[in-house]
Amino acid sequence: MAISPHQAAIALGSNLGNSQEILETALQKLSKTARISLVARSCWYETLPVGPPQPNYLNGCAVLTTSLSAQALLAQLLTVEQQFGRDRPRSALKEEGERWGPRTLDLDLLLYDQEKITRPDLTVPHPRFRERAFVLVPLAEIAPTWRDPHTQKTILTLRQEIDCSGIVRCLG
Ligand code: A4P
Ligand code: MG
Repeated sequence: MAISPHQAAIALGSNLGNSQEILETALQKLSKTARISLVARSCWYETLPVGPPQPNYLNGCAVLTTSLSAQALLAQLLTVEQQFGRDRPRSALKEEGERWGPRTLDLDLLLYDQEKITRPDLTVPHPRFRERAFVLVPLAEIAPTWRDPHTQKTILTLRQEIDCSGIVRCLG
């Protein structure tokens, strides 16, 4: 049996297509991936879009255990994103309008143990997770005591520090 020594938290988001079905299927695919186990998942939350005007999102978070490295886990997340036809601009330098634009599926790696990773293709903790209710509300549901390795604050504390008015409702 594979040993899964690492704990990771991921964020899921969708605001194009049948978002609930897309998020459920994405989680199923990840949990069936070798060397990844699903430990917990949050409710799906309808959230107001952050960024340019676009439809509301469905967001959620999951905790995984994995024996993959953080980079290999990110590669799996990107593979699943692509299976849902997410158009990814070739250039890393995106137009302002494309950034934060609508998407069938967005999978972000939020936390990987207590590691701090700064590489061209991977930053962990996710650089914007501390300011986003659409991440912290679902994450606080499943990992309230997990600490941000940069600030040492718990997820629950970070969630209590931000404005959560962009959370419309929990779909269960
Ligand atoms: N990358 C580096 N670090 C990471 C990481 N920790 N997790 C690189 C995931 N990817 C990471 O990602 C571009 C590249 O970032 C990846 O290839 C990977 O190598 P992307 O998903 O194409 O970029 P993006 O998502 O368009 O941009 P960005 O800035 O990551 O956007 P965010 O922060 O994901 O925000 N409003 C609501 N309510 N709900 C949402 O889910 N999402 C966004 C996108 C905007 N507004 C939203 C929501
Ligand atoms: Mg992303």
